[in-house]
Amino acid sequence: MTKIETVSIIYQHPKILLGMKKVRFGKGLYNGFGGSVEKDEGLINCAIRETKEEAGIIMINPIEMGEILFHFQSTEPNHEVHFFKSNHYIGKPKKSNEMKPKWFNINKIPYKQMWIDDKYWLPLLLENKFFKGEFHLDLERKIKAYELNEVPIL
Ligand code: 8DG
Repeated sequence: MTKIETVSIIYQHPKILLGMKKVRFGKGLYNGFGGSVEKDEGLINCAIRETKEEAGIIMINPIEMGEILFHFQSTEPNHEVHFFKSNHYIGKPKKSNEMKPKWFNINKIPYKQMWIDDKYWLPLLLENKFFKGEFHLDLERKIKAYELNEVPIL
């Protein structure tokens, strides 16, 4: 089984908006806003809905920049994650039950408090590069093997 998910990063140069995840999968880590795609919902609608639910803002024109398939050595299903970027939104970021939003300068991205793979693909997203990849993570969520490539367009 594979879960289809989105992650959205708001990027207003030189800052990005991340959220500290307060619950469940990825708890205690900063991430973009996102979650599982619901039945009869497209990827973009999922990205917009999850960002509204988790950060209280409506993204304008999110662009899909990358797609990565994650394998976990546990009962957790594979995650096919679609990464979106947007530089405009409506509203004011506010905390939710799941996430506490915080702005970071792109020179001070808190990679040590993020998923281990984020330091590989996030710089590409910030440089407007499209990417596709696959990561195998072990039980401690360390990288066992990976492949990540820039692609001309997704
Ligand atoms: P749900 O299944 O009840 O909807 O929610 P959940 O328990 O909070 O978990 P989830 O939806 O599976 O949320 C996982 C989120 O984390 C989702 O937005 C996809 C994202 N994600 C991964 N792997 C990685 C990763 O390696 N890096 C980053 N930045 N995000 C990841 O699943």
